[in-house]
This record gives sequence, structure tokens and C-alpha cells, in this order.
Amino acid sequence: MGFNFMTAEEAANRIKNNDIIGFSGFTAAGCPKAITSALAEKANKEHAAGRPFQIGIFTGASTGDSIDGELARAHAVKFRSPYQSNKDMRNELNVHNIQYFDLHLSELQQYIRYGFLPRPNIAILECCDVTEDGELILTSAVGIAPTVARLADSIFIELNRFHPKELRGMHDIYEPADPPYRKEIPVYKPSDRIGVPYIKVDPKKIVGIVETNLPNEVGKFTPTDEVTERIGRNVADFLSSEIKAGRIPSSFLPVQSGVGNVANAVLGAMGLSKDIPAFEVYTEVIQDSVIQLMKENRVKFASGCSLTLSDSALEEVYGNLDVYKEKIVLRPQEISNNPEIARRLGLIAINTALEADIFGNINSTHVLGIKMMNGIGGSGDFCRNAFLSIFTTPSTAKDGKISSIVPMVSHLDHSEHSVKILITECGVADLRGLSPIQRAESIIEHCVHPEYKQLLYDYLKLGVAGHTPQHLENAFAFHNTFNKTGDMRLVEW
Ligand code: 0RQ
Repeated sequence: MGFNFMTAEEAANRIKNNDIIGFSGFTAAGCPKAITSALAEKANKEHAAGRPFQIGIFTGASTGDSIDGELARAHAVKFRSPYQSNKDMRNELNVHNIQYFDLHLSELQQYIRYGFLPRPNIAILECCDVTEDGELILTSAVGIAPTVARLADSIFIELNRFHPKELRGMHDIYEPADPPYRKEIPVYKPSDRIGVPYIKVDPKKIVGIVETNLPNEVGKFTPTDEVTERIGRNVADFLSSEIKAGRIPSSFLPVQSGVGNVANAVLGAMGLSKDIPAFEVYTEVIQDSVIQLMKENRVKFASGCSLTLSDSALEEVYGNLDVYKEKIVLRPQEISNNPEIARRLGLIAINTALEADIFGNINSTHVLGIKMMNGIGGSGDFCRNAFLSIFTTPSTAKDGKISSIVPMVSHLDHSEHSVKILITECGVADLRGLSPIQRAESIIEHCVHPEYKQLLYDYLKLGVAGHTPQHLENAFAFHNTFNKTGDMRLVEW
């Protein structure tokens, strides 16, 4: 059968008010770009003509500006799930113009299948190849694409020539059965392939193909600084001491590492450590540092959901695809982030906190307890189920005016029961086996910035009663002081 090639505008014109769209991609990697830009333009025109036009959006994780930025600015989004990191989207959802449902990334595909969330009637997928019999080869990410492609009534494809057709073979597409028929997911090591390299759909569902040649909209990486480098070194030193103590096998365990500068610095420091052997990665986002460490033979294999790479790192991978197809597998997020697999493989999970409290609870999402930053992403999938769950954070934010470590977190994402190790540039608090008061002493002593240490020791003296000696009247005094004065250091008990 011949496919219906069309322009992005023609595709956008077929999308109606209240449609629910599932997108391919994970981070800015692998996301559609052309149809969404055209959709934002259509929304602007419809609104100017006094007609309503809004869609619901499911993605893998964050996206490029052509989805979250353009559609938020055009007021074209009714609801959004599961994760975002775009300034304009963030502004809209923090004033409730967009309803945002933030959930563990591994759960989205099954939530849609179970009917907990509305079924997307349209899928828009970025592909590097499509065959006549409906085999779709995705580009640099997988995300939720297999599920939305199967469940949607209509599929639009952005056939993006920027990505080589030879990517075929890098993806491993597998959808588990739903309970009561689910079996074990047979990934026993990061390199195991359990599915097929394509998404198979009924070609009749492909209503339009838009040809493009557009790079990923991956943002620039800020170089590491003294603080992130010290955090990285503290993580690497801690892990080598765990090997020496015999608590991590000498062959090491697969590593999951979050996104951003701290995560890049941590992997960089692990690569430099002579005590840590070459290791494997089982994570969601494969960043530049992984490719660099592969070149240095410090990372042996990486399983992920996306190649979120700078232009030069992506060029390195695409220029040597035969080599990298042996070393990288891209999976749907319900497999890359799967709790069963995280527990089985014994992952060392390293994620970044926005805020931690002295008892070991973590806030990953809400600035000062109220404003959504990005979302929980995959941090909960990994944190709860890892062999060792580490959270890192700079000890302060906003030039020292905010302490990242407070008496009580202003929003809770990961509880004291899941968080095992807290690491800042100041040091390491190993919380395993410690009572709340012991945890507080360890965190204040090893992780808190010197300017906040005494304040937190004094706080600890206020709460004299109970197993966890919080002092409820003062538990949010750091936050209240910041809101009143702009500086947590001015707190008075
Ligand atoms: O503000 O942007 O105005 O400069 O928060 O902080 O230190 O640059 O850290 O970019 O690594 O983000 C937790 C948000 C950290 C991220 C979070 C301010 C600070 C700065 C960003 P500016 P940094 P990062 C895999 C795992 C959840 C999802 C997850 C995240 C900005 O890591 O979204 O883990 N994690 N996914 O100044 C007020 C505080 C603050 C603060 C920092 N205590 N109070 N503001 N900031 N601490 C990835 C996926 O799931 C895809």
C-alpha cells in the first residue's frame, strides 16, 4: 500500500479539539517536532477565531520546545502527563491553566492500558524508517511509543531523515502482558534483548507521514564546576569504599544515574576512579558522559530509554553505529525503569534531590513545597527498588540563601525508608541501619553546609519528644524565613 505523505500543516488540520495525543520520545530525544509546531499555529488561529482548541498530552518524559514550549505558549494543552522540564509549560501548570499529573515514568504505559488514564486516540511518532507492512523504526528514544502506537486509532509519523535508517537494531521493543497474565520480564543483565527492533502496527492506522530533517532539541550541558565535581568525587570514593568493604561485588553492579550536571559529574568521577572496575549502565537517559566512558572502555554496555546527547556525542554514535549497536539498547520506559528489573539487577541508583531533610526524606519536585519544578520522573522507579539508593544535591542553592537540607521537606517524593545514602559536596551520610536521631546527626555532620550546621543542631534540640524529634512549630521555619526575608540563614528558633 502507498502511504499518505503530507505536510505538517495538513497533519495538524486533522487533529481536533479535545483529541488525546501520545508522543514518541523521551527527554528532547526522539520527539516529534514539525506537527506539533503546526498544531501550535493552528491553536493560535482557532483561538483568534473564538473557537476552543486544546489537546491532552502523554509523552515519555520531558520533551523539546516544539512540544511543551510551543503548545504551552499557544494555550493548546488541556492536560499533561507524566514529566516536563520546560519553563513555559511549568509556568502554565503552576497557575492551573494546564492540569498536570506527575507520576512514576515506569507506570504510564500500564496506567493507560489499565484504563486509569484516558486512552490516546492519536499517536505522533518520530521514526527513521517505516516499512510497507507497518514496521516502525524509532529514532533516538522509545518512551511510551509502543503502547500509544498500539492503542491509538490513528498514527501520524514524522519520518526524520536526520536519523539514519541503520538505527534499526538499537531498539528492543517489548510490552508486558497485564495482570493476571503478566510473567517475569526476562532481563537478567543490562544487555539482554527480549523483544523486536521495531513497533509493528496495522499500516491502515498510519494516516499520514510528514518528512522532516530536524535535529533533536537537546539543550546545552553546563560544564561541571567545583561543587558538582566534589559531589562526583564523594560518590566515587563512597562506592570504592563499599567495594573494599565487600558490600558491592568486586565485579560491580549496573548503575542508574539521573539527568543533569550532577549526574554527568558523578559518572565522570566514577570513570576516573581506579578502584571502580569498568561497569554497565541500566538507566533511563543515556547522557554524554556514558558515551565518553564507552570510548575510554570504562562503560561496557548501556541500556536506556533515550540517547539524550549533545550534537557531537550523537555524531560519534551515528558515525560508528555498528560499534554502538553492540553496546547500547534503547527500551520502552516500562522496561528501562522497571522496578522488577531494578531489584533483580541490583542497581546502584544515583538521583538528584531538590531538597532533603535531616531525617533522610527527599523532595525532588516542588520548590519551597509549592511550585512544580519538573516532576518525579524515574527517580522513584529506581530509588525504591535499587540495591543502593543514593541521592546527591549541592548543600545550598541560590548563592547560599537556601539550604538544600532542612528540618522537614516541604514536599515528599522519596521517604526515609527508601533513601540509603545522601551525598553533597561536603560529604557522605550513610543512613543504613540508623535511627531517626542518628540519621539527623549524620546528615548534619557530613552533608550540611557549614553556614547551616549550627542552626540545624539547634533545631534538633527543640524537638525533645518522640522517635522522630520534629518540632512541628518550627519544622518549616527555614522556608518561612526564606519567604519573608529571602535568606534561610536568618532563621530564628
Ligand atoms: O534553579 O534553574 O533557577 O538556576 O533548582 O537545580 O542544582 O541546577 O539541579 O538541574 O540537576 O535539577 C531535582 C530539579 C535538580 C532534577 C532536580 C534550584 C536551583 C536551580 C535546579 P535555576 P540544579 P538539576 C532521571 C531521574 C526529578 C526527576 C529525576 C529533577 C534549579 O534532578 O527534576 O530525578 N529530578 N529523574 O537553584 C529551591 C531548593 C533548591 C532550589 C535547587 N532546595 N529550593 N530551589 N534549586 N535546590 C531523569 C528523568 O526522569 C527524565
